[in-house]
Amino acid sequence: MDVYERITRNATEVVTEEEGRALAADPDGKRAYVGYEPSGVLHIGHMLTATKLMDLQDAGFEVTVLLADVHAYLNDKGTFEGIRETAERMKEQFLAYGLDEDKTEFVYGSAFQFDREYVLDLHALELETSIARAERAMAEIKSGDTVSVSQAVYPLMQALDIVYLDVDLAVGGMEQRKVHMLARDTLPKIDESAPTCLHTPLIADLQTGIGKMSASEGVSISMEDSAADIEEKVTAAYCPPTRDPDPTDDGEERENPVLQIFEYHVFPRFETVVVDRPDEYGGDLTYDDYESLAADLESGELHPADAKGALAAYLDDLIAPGRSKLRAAETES
Ligand code: IYR
Repeated sequence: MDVYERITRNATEVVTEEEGRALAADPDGKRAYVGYEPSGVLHIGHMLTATKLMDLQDAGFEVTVLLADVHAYLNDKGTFEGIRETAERMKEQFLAYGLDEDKTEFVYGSAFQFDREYVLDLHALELETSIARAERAMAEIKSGDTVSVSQAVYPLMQALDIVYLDVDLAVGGMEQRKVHMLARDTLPKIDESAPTCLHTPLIADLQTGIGKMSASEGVSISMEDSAADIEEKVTAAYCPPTRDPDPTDDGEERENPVLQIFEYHVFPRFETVVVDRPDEYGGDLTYDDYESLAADLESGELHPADAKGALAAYLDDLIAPGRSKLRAAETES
């Protein structure tokens, strides 16, 4: 796989492709980052961008994980002290998940976001940005129904982080897209550069395949789940025998979340996937890539129940190291 393919596999988009190709042509020492509002427990959304960070590390990038404590505070996620405690636990889980400790720098937002220079630059961005634009950027990130002033400041700080962390590539889920577009438009007014951005897909709701899976609503998978929890959730998941399910009668788009998790979480981390099947049903199936598994599900060779059984087992493998860290931290406290 060439560097550009490695960097962009399973990504929804790179803004722009040309800039992405220029980074891929000379990746050594280039810097990429993702920021996360600390919540204490890694869930499947965090895991998706973390997998992309591993691709970038393999390609030679230096990776920064921003533990965005001030952002979480501005987005009404609790007291500042409480957020700081959850951030430390999150860092351990990222490492347990597989980020390379020697190649990953963890930075707290509060370590630089209160500096006088940062705050002055923030005010400069405030002067350049309409409330309506800031509000639009937050549509898929804000908690609560209305946008508070703190949440309008939030995307401008996220934009500024790109300058202060000196990164070449900003990575995030598609819900971060509008913040990144705001950054691309606004940062050149205070700095000469605009960041290249890479966005990962959103996984559909596990039970219905409609909309996106969210840690705050519906069923999500996290490092708090036991093997039995994962099995139960995956068994109840929506998995028609196609990667392209029909829309609902109301015209709502549907995805196959079981296949999405195989594609975005399992295949990037395991070279082969084995689906255990009793001999009377044809014996084990072995897949070297996502495409052949999806094709077998579509043709009927692979039954959804067998696919789900395998998915639960591989997800458990991915989650187990972080789960142990979390449990160890709980017994200590
Ligand atoms: N908006 C992110 C958190 C975040 C991301 C980056 I990249 C930042 O520079 C700051 C905050 C979220 O929704 O979790």
